[in-house]
Amino acid sequence: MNPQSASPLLRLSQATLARVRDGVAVPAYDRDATRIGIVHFGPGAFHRAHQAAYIDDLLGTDPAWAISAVSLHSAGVRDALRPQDGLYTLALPGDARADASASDGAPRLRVIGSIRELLCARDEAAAVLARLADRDVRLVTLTITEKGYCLSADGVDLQHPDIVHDLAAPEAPASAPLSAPLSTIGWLVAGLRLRRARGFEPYTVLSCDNLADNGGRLRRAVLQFARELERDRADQGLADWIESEVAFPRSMVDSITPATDDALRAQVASRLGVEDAWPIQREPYAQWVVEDDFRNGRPPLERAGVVLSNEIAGYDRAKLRLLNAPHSTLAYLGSLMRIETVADAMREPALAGFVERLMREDIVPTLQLPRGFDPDAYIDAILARFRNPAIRHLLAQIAWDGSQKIPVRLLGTIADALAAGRPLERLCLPVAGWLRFVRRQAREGVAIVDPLADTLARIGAATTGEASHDVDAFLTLDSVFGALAGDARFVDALARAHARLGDATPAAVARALAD
Ligand code: CS2
Repeated sequence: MNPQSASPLLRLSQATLARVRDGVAVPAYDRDATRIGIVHFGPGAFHRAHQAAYIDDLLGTDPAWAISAVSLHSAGVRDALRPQDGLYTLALPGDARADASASDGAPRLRVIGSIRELLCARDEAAAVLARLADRDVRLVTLTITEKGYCLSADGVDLQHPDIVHDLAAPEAPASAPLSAPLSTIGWLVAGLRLRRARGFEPYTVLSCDNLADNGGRLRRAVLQFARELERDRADQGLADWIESEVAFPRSMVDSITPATDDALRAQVASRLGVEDAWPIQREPYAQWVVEDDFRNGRPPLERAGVVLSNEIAGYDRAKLRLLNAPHSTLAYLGSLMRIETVADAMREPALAGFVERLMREDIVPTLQLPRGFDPDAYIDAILARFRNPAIRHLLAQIAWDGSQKIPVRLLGTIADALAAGRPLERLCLPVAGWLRFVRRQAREGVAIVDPLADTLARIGAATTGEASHDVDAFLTLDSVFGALAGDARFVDALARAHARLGDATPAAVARALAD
């Protein structure tokens, strides 16, 4: 055995960057000359695959926007990437521009350098607060997933334990830090409060999560939180200051990002020649549309291909309803059919045909599309992306957090269809699919990944398989169904969809799709 091949690889870092093999792109700018101008909450795979890559593209022209990446609770990303000086590899499977020196079909690889600092708020609270109060930081961005916002229907969920904790922080003078918040909203307000006390300009807060009107919803939640906070405090006027001074632009983000697996880690190590503890992969396609509402400067996003638009509402809704809703549809109905990935689900003619009809016939009529937006071309492109065989996107990953995703992806369309007197038959099938999926998980004792996991497991275990009984049990989930639970047309259509799925075996689901 060759002793050299057995020796462990060196770890990717600033010091080993020069050893990265040809054919892998590395940052072309001087990382040491960059300054941290963005604090990002939630440096999961999506942020590292999407926003951090856009910022990497523009740091060469404007070095003021490097990223401090903050996780709230889990130290995993920090512990993996701090020894790598924030560097990591982004793989783009199925990219037509794949590197010719790599073996056939191998993904294009690039090392991303835009993350200059990694923090975990749980054990580095002082450093996080100092960063938020740093004058050079002019933008705070978020990818914390739907549940990370602790939202209520039109503000913040005052019953959420993290919000209760953050509002109960002991009285502190305006210039003193609050005790370490647990929620992202708590952190945003703690940072703004300190900046105001110091006479600094606020940062702009940019939500990059899959929520319609993400900026507007976050703004209302932050303002409500700040008003609650200042009730018993010396720092009066904080909420008014936030209301008049802080911008919360809306944004639409899009790029399919399957979770990292061992195959990717091994492939990256062999192509790089150094070890990367946490490479990331995403499809080659990426889009970022941002409302151009920044108060105190912004990165030159357009230089990295970001679309700055005032018609964001049309874009975010089209994306949520035409990409994310079909994704969730494939996730629940495909999982019931024991299919594993999106591309495999798209190879099932019944499922692929159903999703396409859902998009073209049921969802498009509910949309108010931006000028020049061609829904057919958009749908064609999405279906092609779903079919991409180079992307192994697990349906199980998309099925997570159904209680958060179903309302923004499907129930808004259903409410609009109801208002317009349009049919609900197809639209209710994925919702019924979620009910059946939860029932199956509960009965098989498989963990449900969802902030409402305990409640869902309880409801799922008590289901009988009988349509109206099970639908009634799920409709008690007020935060999911809201007013729709009281609409007889919806309740009936959901029960019919549930009944159509029969015993929800793969064969029964296939029959329901063909009906
Ligand atoms: C997916 C999204 O996991 C999911 O729920 O629907 O992450 C989807 O891949 C992205 O929004 C695509 O931009």
